[in-house]
Amino acid sequence: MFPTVRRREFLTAVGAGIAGLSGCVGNLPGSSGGVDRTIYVGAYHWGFIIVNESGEEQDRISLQRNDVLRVVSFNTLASEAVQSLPASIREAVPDHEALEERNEEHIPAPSDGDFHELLEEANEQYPDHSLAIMPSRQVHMGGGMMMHPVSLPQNATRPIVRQLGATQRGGYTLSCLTHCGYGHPYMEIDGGIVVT
Ligand SMILES: [Cu+2]
Repeated sequence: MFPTVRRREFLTAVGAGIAGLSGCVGNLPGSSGGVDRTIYVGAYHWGFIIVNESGEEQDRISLQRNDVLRVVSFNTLASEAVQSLPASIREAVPDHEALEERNEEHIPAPSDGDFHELLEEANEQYPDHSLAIMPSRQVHMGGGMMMHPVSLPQNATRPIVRQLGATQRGGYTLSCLTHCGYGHPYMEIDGGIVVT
């Protein structure tokens, strides 16, 4: 089952992406053949953290065209999945409070209620996220790199590994497509991956 799709743009992107599926070489855990870069993407309420192989958080990942990117994604609340990550990656994930503070930097304040209460509510009612990667602007009608949404439930026991071919230049957006409470519409990184 696909997670709940709320954004109309995503539907457009799916339509655009079908022609470009050759960019997606599927799920090959344990295979390192041909991988140029590996990134770790943690989903939290309400954002993503991108960490490189050295355990450094990155605002943006730059790739060369035709690089093969391996994306290891996880829900930061999925403790078993997080425990299975390399220590350097685990340690790069900020704690719950630090992640909560980031919300106030990039999400407008709610008109009623407060962030903290809404976050508590989201943790209980909507603990799951997902991750999709799609072209930031819908000009790549021929396709481009795209990762179809993967589910990142809180009870996951393992991270999700995907390999993607960076076949098209441009900026790509990381996006949560699973409704996860108040901040869900802001749970994306526009231009988080750039292929030059
Ligand atoms: Cu989410």
